[in-house]
Amino acid sequence: MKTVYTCFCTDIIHEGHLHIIEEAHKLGKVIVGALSDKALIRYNRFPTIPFEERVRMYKSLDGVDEVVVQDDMLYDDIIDQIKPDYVIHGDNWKTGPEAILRKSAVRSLAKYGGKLIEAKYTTTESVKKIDLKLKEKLSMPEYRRKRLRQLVAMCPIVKTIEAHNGLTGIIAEKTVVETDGKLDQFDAMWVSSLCDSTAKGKPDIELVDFSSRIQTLNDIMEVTTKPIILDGDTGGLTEHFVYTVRTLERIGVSAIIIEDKTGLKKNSLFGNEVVQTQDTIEHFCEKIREGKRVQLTDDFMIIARIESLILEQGMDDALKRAFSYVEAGADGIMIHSRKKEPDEIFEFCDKFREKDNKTPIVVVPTSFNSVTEEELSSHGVNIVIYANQLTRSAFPAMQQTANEILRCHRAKEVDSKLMPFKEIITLIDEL
Ligand code: SPV
Ligand code: MG
Repeated sequence: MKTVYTCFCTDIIHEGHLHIIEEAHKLGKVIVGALSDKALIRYNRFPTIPFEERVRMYKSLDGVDEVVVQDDMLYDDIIDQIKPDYVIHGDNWKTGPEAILRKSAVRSLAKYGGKLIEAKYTTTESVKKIDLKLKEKLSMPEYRRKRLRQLVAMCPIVKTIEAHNGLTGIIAEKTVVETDGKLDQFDAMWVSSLCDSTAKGKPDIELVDFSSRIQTLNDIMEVTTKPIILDGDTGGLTEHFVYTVRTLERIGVSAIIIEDKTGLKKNSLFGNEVVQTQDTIEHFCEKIREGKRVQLTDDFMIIARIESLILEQGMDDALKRAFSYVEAGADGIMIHSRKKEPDEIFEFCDKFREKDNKTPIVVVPTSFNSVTEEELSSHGVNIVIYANQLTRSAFPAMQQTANEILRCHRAKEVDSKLMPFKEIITLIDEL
């Protein structure tokens, strides 16, 4: 009997999947590959049901003879392993990022003469509706909130990019690239105080009030599903912070990072060039403890940010604070540095990991930007935040365009550098 292989990564079975199984069943024994969470999250939608449940669901389908695990998004390993006579897939993977998956299937089948069958992709209204519903489900607070913890458990390093409005949120949500023969995308978003303030033309001194920050979060959440880490500055007064935690938790933010500074906060990239005061360990621990006390779910994370290296207080102070903050209940530690090289970050991580191998470590490599994700991960870092690069790339482009229109007294000269609006709006979903 011939064998037919198809890979599923869906949380809901619709007529399109049933059609694939029907076609496969006509050809022989049907083996369905269940794509692992780890592989799935690199190129597709985040799962809303656990892997084991997906496997059970695929197994229960009429016409499915066997379910196996596909651990890599590329088909090479699984095809080498089971050598099916046929691989069947919808014909929607010929273009776009998924074309590399198709390529991997074609290349592996060619090794022994296996055949690729491409069934017409089902695009009925009901399939579109199911797709949209799945996406909407992920944007619900209860799914989004817990996703950061899930990602930390699943990924070697959680890749986080700054977003400060709907459009940058969409870029964070939808950018998928082919890199090193695989597809990749960002895992989470950072709502930076610096970029949120800058977008409003204001300095980064906790001037943009919480209602306005919430509005930014709302704009982003409206059009995205990925988890959000909020830059909470100092967290403000402890008496206010407890209410902030409740609000963020309710709307589905995954984590707040608060920094151990007090008084008029200035951006860390200024370091000691401006007056900045570090909070006492006791007072900051109390803020963390209070935040944890009022939390209603197990999902939300309070991450403590240590400014000792920024303020040149030394490694011992940074480590002492880290252990104290974890003791007070912090769900993660962010260690920041203004140095060009990552050495002090590595030293901190290595020393911290000698005593604590589970509390997530977060870093923001703005100054030490030559460091790779792999290097950070090898020193025990769990979350990397690209904190301001979108703002810094958009600003000079907009400034140049404004200059050129003024110089030329018309817009013709700039046009070739601009994206047609027709293209921009392809990013924007219509209901
Ligand atoms: C931010 O993005 O607002 C931050 C990170 O707090 S940094 O600007 O590096 O201090
Ligand atoms: Mg900030």
